[in-house]
Amino acid sequence: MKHNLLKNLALACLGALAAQAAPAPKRMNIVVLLADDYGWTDLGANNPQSFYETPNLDRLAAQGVRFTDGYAANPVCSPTRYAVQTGRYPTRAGLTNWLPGVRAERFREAPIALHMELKETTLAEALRPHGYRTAFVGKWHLGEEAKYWPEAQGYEVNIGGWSMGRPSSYFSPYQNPRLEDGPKGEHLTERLANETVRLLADFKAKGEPFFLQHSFYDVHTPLQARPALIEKYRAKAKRLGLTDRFVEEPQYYVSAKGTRQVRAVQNHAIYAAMVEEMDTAAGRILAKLDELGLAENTLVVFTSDNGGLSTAEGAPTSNLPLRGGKGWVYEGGIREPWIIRMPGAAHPGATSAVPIISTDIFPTALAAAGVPVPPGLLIDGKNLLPLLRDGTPPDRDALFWHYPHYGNQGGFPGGAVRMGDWKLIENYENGSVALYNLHDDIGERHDLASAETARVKTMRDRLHAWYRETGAKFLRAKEGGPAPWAPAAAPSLTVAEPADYLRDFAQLAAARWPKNHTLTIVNHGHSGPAGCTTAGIVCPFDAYPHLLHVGLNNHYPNAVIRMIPTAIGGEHAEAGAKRFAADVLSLRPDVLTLDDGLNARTKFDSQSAGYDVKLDYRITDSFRLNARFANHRGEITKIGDIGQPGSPDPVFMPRTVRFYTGVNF
Ligand SMILES: [Ca+2]
Repeated sequence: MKHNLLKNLALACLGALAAQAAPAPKRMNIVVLLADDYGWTDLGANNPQSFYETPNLDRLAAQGVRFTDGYAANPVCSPTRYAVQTGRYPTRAGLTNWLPGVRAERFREAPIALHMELKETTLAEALRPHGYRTAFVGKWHLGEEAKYWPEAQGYEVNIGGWSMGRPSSYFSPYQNPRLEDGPKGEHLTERLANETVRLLADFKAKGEPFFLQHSFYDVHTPLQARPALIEKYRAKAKRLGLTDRFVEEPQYYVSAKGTRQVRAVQNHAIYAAMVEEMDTAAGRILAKLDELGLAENTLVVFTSDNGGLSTAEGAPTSNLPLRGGKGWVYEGGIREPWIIRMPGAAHPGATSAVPIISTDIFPTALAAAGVPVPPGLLIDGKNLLPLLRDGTPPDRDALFWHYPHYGNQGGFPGGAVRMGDWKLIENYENGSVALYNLHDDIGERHDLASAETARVKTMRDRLHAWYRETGAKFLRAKEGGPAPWAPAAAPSLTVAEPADYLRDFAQLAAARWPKNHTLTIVNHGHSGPAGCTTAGIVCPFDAYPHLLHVGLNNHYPNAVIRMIPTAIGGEHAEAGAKRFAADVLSLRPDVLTLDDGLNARTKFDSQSAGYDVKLDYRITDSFRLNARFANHRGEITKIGDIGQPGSPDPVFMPRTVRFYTGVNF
């Protein structure tokens, strides 16, 4: 007995020593598995009736959280890849079609960016300064020239990522400048899995945290697979009696003759074989994480870049019951398989119907890594860790899509917004809208727009505000052709005496706060005459610094002005901000501090989204004001008691007051 006690004490002491010497908690690794053209109904866990076999991804779903309403940021490749890399809607970068997709039909497509700019901050670039090793394997498709490939965007290793959005062949030789050919006939999917497995072992050996994106080329065309697998699925289709069946859908090419044929039964043997190749590769990567003991501190995300191919371009799969497919803003084009396995998440194997989107990967991965979003970076995505841990949904009222192009798949140029169960689709050729309740009608067959006019207005206004916020571009007329529809311009504010606001502000400030009170003014936004011009606003820029100066000079020697040019004003905002700084600082260099880098960007909160004219004064006390200003709907109003609870407009919250004025910094 005594002997045992001593032994236990000794063990307890050893335990205490071990605890003392325990290493710091392991940092979370990040693995993003991104499939190509892989549709929502192509995953067994989503669609138990699927013809395809995805045991490895189904197992991942059972270990993680499967999102039934997860989306791609765009119905085609490159824009969604941009969103994954940056956490931003591709519309912000004008990168709204696959690269270099340009195609006119009734109208010319909207102008597009032809690569992801190097100044964008990728997930790899955000993680690398915090000690993360970074690697990219597979499809990139974010720029024609090599200077835009992964190694220029924060990835230390790039295997197989270049300009092309599809392999020339799934069998070596690959004709890929970032992938050495293997033995003739080597299979691309297996080869890239080999590379990733090797990299994982390497990371493990070095003991450093890592971020690896494995971007499958699968299951994009060309439709190719190894013969034995094809034969397996030919036999399976035969055994199950699955013969070809097609339904018809309209198509929007000028040259289109009649309807398009959409596959109604999943039975394509080659496609099924490709799905299995991808699933097997994913399984090998996941098994390697297990084998190396990395799974317990690795966040794994699996999703796809757009819906399944079941369109005018070809229909190897069926997305039914979803409508449309790749290249369409119907659910078939944007609803995706989505699985996130976060170690420590509350409910492994749970499903979530909270809508999420490609942009969410960026902040979620950073949060898992314990790395902040780079200061001043404007992103659209939301950190999903609270949702994974205890079901707390992200603070977000809507998801948006913007595809002002004629894709290869016969769809119409259009946009969409989802709010709750409701989805509004807008056709850019003519501005017509359709409204669907996805809860009751996942197939988007019953257009409720005429019965729900108030909802249509609310959702269209929200979508249009988002267009303005993100600088969305639209169709153009062909030479000598008719003009296409375009959303109405933002309400244009013409203010006879724009400086009134600042005068009011200065007077108010003098009346309300004791002298020497610390006052912080944050000026987001459009700046300077150029910004005014683009917003169509009368803006005697030169008038205001003096006024502001007088008010501040008299009352706020501790004033701090933070200048934050935003993406909305773009270069105009930056130019204007510099001018503002020069003017104001030259007036009162002893009073005003430029508190932020001129190249910094910040995000408007959702309530200020889409306003073309904004000043954002954040004031350290709530206060009362009787002044003219324009609210977020562009209406010039006169409201007292703003900034107080119960104020007439919920935009105006205590301690934060926003003026939307004709003065455009
Ligand atoms: Ca794709």
